[in-house]
Amino acid sequence: MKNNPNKKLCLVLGDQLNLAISSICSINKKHDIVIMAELWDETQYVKHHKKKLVLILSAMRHFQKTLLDKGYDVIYFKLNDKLTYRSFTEVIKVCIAKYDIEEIVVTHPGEYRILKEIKSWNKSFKVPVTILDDNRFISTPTTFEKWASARQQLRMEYFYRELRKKHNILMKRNQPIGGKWNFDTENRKSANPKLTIPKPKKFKPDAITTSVIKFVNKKFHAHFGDAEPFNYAVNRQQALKVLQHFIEKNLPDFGTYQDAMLENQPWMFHAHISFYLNCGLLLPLECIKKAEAAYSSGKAPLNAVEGFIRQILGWREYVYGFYWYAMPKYQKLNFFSSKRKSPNFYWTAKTQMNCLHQCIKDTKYHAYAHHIQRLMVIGNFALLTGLAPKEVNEWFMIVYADAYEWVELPNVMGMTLFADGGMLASKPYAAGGNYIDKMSNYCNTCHFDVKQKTGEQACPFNYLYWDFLSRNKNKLKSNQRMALSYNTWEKMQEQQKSAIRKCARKFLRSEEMQ
Ligand code: FAD
Ligand code: DLZ
Ligand code: SF4
Repeated sequence: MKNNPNKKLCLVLGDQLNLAISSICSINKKHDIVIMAELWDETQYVKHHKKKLVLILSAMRHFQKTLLDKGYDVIYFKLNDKLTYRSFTEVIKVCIAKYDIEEIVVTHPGEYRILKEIKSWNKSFKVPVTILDDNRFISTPTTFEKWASARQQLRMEYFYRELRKKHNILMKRNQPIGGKWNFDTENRKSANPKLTIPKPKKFKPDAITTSVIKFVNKKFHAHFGDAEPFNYAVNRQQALKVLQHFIEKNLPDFGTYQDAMLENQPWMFHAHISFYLNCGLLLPLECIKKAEAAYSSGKAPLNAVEGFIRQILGWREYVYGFYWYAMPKYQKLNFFSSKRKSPNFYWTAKTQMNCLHQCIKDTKYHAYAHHIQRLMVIGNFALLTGLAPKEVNEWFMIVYADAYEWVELPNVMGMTLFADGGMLASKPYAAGGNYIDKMSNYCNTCHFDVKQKTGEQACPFNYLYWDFLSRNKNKLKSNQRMALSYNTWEKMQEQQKSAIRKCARKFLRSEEMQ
């Protein structure tokens, strides 16, 4: 006979590590069970960066402890050398066989493939499955769908304004504080190597993290990146300290230097909280409220606070809603029919292009690069050279510790590669070397010359940019936001155009691109 009758089985996924998550809030700890599982398939569906594996596995083990301390009954499946469970379905099956389960509850997962798996359990286990709203977000996919269905064109800005009003954030009498929604003209100053950049908050690995590092180095040694040094937060208390550190030290300069890049300064004035927001250790509204309070008490200026809130309430909520709105077809889009294989330096960082070398080196070491490094250096290069979206997506899923499909896919397919032809963004974020030179100090020590447009020493971004426009003229020329660039291209002498095309062809066939 099965023991402990009539229980709810509450599955907590590795990116839902918060006591306030909807699934945990819906159960009674006196008789229901929480199940958490370290799973082989989750570590392998892409070969995650070692630091991401350490972060998730250690944070899961710490969260199990939190649940036990709070009096929950937790069944925890641990990955180790002998025992390996593959999938959520497999561990649910084990629990159903052991206990009389009357209902399975789970918070809506962050990835389509997992939702599909969960939806099959009703039938296979003959137990009702309840999927609750994911309260790691402020909005819901249903709200987004309603908003999107009433529009011909989707743009983050308008969704963001709705959420500002609805949640009364930086608002006064239904108007945006400061009289406008956006302070970008005060933001985005270029990098200054003399800036004093606050050191990021670091935590010494405890016994749990140390044993996870050892396990990851042994079991996943072939995965990308370095597991050590590992100094990230792995529990809520530590994640809250990272947030506080950002609000006090970095937020005042966040807006001004949001797009700036400096050699050996991956962290700049960014928040470094996506790791924690995306695995549940932090919740978006608490980050927004802390930033808003810093403005109200005069500790941070409006341009910085609005800029930061826009990233979380605007971009994060927008891409989340967009993902569920556009899936599953979205995954397969390829507007430019790009099919080039990614060059090897995406894994090794060994390239003469200093900007790419720096950004990929940072990525390998920290499983982190900030937004402009991802978008305007690594992503821009993938766009200009026509790398296949499937491969680029896989790379971005692997290399960052904050990568989950709901956020990675819209950022890569939509914002970076324009593979959706403009569903998410109004134009491709394509740029030549000038942009990188303006926003960073990477060009100062580069093998290539950012001022030269063609020739052996010319910065590859320069001719690749024009070649990209030329190759894709039929697809882009009707886009009003590209008109200025196409005007310049049309006015160029035929000789110049042909030199550009020749340089691009040569580069795309070169060793660098193998
Ligand atoms: P900050 O710059 O300090 O911003 C604060 C917070 O705002 C972030 O923590 C994040 O939660 C949110 N945010 C900012 N920009 C975005 C955005 N474009 N989309 C969604 N949320 C945003 N972000 C991820 O969380 N996971 C990813 O896998 C991911 N992949 C990306 C791939 C590409 C090609 C690009 C261009 C961007 C990607 N982003 C991704 C968005 C952004 O780069 C990261 O959220 C940010 O760099 C995280 O660092 P931070 O916490 O220091 O962010
Ligand atoms: C990313 C990740 C990894 C590496 N490992 C696990 C795991 O072993 N168990 C688990 O529950 N979750 C893990 N995760 C997070 C999941 O991949 C994530 O919950 C889904 O992708 C849904 O967003
Ligand atoms: Fe990058 Fe070109 Fe600058 Fe070199 S010169 S760092 S390749 S933008």
